[in-house]
Amino acid sequence: FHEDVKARGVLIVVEGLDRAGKTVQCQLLLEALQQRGHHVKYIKFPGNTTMKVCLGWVLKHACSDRNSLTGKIINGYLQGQAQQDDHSIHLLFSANRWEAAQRIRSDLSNGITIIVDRYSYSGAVYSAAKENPDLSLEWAWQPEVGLPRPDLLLFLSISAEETAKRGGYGEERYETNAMQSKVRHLFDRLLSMNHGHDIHLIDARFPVDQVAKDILNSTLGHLSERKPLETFAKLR
Ligand code: FDM
Repeated sequence: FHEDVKARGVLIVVEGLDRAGKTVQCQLLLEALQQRGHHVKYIKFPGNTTMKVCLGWVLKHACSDRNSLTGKIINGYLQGQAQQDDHSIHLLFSANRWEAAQRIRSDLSNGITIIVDRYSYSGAVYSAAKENPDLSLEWAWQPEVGLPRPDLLLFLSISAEETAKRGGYGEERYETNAMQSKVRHLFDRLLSMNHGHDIHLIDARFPVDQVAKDILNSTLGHLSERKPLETFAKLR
């Protein structure tokens, strides 16, 4: 009796500005892949933050550790309840991912595909957008080196002006037009520096259903990948 080597799951990351539609699209992708018989999980970074959209759905599906120590501190910071040094909070966001890294690896090796709502890319660009002279994009990327690198990055592409039209920015620290424009610019810079990544730019200005179709089409081609999981390298 010869047992087949089990195929690993695929690591899919969805990134983009606030209000680009990430969480809704993660939900639709999860359902579409499940319907096709895939074993899929959803996780979101930072873990343990207050969800503004799809609250019930996220609570049901999110498997990040909602009681993690870093998650609680990050939540207080994002809600404006606590101040933090820019570097310190940056490293906590990164630690929040490292806390989950082992779990991600073991789920993938058990054949589970993981859809990740924000990841290291958000981590680097939101901190660098603060324009602290001692916190460059390169500095911000460094603690991500060694984390599992996604097989597929879906970037929901939309301008800051366009997301502002969607309105309804909440109370969170980074939800201002000035910040979002800087974030958008830095996302472009970061994605152009990450050679070797499989990045799909998805036009997020279209209606939800159209965006969901584009995302599914981009994803389906990747579900049979068998190459070993890679890790993030230094920015070049
Ligand atoms: N954010 C998110 C960061 O500043 N660093 C990070 O590492 C991550 C993952 O936190 F404004 C920011 C991005 C956003 C805020 O995200 C919370 P959600 O998606 O709105 O919960």
